[in-house]
Amino acid sequence: MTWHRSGILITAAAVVLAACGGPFRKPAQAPHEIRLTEKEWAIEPKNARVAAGMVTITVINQGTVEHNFVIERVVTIERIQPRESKAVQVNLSPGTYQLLCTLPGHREAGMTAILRVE
Ligand SMILES: [Cu+2]
Repeated sequence: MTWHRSGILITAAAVVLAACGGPFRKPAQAPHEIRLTEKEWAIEPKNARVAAGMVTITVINQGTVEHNFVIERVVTIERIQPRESKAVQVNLSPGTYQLLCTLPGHREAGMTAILRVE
């Protein structure tokens, strides 16, 4: 019983160290912060990646019309005006997420991208 309990403690400690980027940190770890650009008609980079957990996503509208920014089934940033940037903090689980602008016609025109959460 005592042995079983300490096994659980060691596992918990390893998880905390990994989360803090301690000795188990990999050199090519995905970032906790990412900047994306929107314009007519693209979201760049087309293939982005971030680390799982709390991440900060900044979206810059470099276009000439208003856009919005959606991480499908996670979060929406409404109304990003030209030359404006907006940031959001989200807690992401590992997986692949679709990014898009949902204003009428914008997705169809090419405003989509993929976010890989590792
Ligand atoms: Cu748009």
